[in-house]
Amino acid sequence: MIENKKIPLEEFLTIRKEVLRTWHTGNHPGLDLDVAVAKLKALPDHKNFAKKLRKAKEEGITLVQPRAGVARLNEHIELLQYLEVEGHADFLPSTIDSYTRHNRYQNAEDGINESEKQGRSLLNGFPAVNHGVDGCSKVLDSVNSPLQARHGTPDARLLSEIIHASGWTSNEGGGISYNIPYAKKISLEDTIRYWQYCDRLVGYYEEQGVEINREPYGPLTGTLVPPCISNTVAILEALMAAEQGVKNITVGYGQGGNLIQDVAALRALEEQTNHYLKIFGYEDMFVTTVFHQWMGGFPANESEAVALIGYASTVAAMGKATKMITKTTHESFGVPTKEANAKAIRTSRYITTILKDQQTPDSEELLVEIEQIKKEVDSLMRSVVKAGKGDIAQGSIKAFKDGLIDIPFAPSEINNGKILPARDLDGKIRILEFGNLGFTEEIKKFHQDKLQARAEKQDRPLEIQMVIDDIYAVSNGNLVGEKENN
Ligand code: 8ZB
Repeated sequence: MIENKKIPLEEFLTIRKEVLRTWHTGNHPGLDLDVAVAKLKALPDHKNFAKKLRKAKEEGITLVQPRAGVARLNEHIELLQYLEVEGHADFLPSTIDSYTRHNRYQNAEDGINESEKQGRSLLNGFPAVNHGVDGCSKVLDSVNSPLQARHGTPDARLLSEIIHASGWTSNEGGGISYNIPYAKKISLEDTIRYWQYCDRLVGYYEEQGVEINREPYGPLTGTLVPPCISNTVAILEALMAAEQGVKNITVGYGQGGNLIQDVAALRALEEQTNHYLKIFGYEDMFVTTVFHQWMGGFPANESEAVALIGYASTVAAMGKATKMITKTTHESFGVPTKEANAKAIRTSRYITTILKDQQTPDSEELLVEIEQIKKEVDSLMRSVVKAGKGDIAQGSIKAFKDGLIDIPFAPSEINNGKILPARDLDGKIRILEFGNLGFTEEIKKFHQDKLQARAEKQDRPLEIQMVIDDIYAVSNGNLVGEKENN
């Protein structure tokens, strides 16, 4: 049975041998741990993700990072250089293609070859495993910012080995957040084990004096996710990462749409992550936050998309997120061109920069919302701890099975899929159907009252059509779904 226990070094090294055998690029001499440690130690500070985050946090500023990735090595390098120079990106990503996310390296290889033949990318991201340590190192050598792999990979063990050995100092993902929103049939037991390995690898590097950042994927399904759910998952993944020796963690949150609720969610997330790390006994952890620009349906109109990006950037800055992940005006059509991507980063960065010395003042509404989210997260955390008889890895598995934690609109069969979120009158995300969510009656009553008030004002019943209207509202130019949109 899986436990939230640090993998002993010997066991880790035994599994590692198997992991490195799963594709021929795992044979590279750069994957010798001593070689990799030396390489990571030689990195200048401005190329270390963890160190740059630490500095931003001290300065109280919000740095920006795009998503980007193409199949061919040289085109990928040109893309990242363009985003750095024209977009002023502070952190660089390499968004990994879908074949690699599913460990289908032969398909990725065919995709690279066909892309070379046609002279354009036929993959939806950068196949880092196939490009191997040589290719990934070349990417880092060609830019001046820290690099992170961003993906959605249930089993990212080989990918993680290759990127870190190439000097990439951050990895996105987690055993829950890269399973439930991304996979249909993979067990949580398996993905938690895989991500314990990825975190243990980072723990190994930390033991050798190398700082590496880890980032659980915050937004989950990106659609009307109540803050308490994504915050709880982020805290659980932060705790599991810490157990494996991770020290530098960025917890994430996807923009919900109501400014006060978003700022409250960011504040609650940071405070409660620190709080739970401490009470579970993890000292000397460095926690930062990442705010994701709107992850739901985007307006197709370019001006409206720019406005939404601007609004998101305002919330990120006013909420004092350490980092923000940007979107582009191409969002409603597909993967952006490098020009559209750079323009959007530049837009976002302009806003976070002019707002850097301001923050949302404490108000009654903000403080009430922070307390509400914290109360809900505490309720969910209690139910996970109880379900796992004190072990949060077991507790997470049991909680999903029993629906104590339930992520709206997730494809995974493990997820209960019984809860329905909807917006209240001022657009804060509340819960209409609770399924078996680990909430107290008092919390349920709070949500019911908020949604009842909206139903009365809009003169409509509390039913699924309200949820559907809310899902499409933002791309139609509203926050709270209106009756007319039916
Ligand atoms: C869960 C994240 C979805 C977002 C963007 C999508 C969407 C995916 C790439 C990319 C630039 C890529 N995304 N793949 N953006 N280059 N290869 O991730 O557009 O916004």
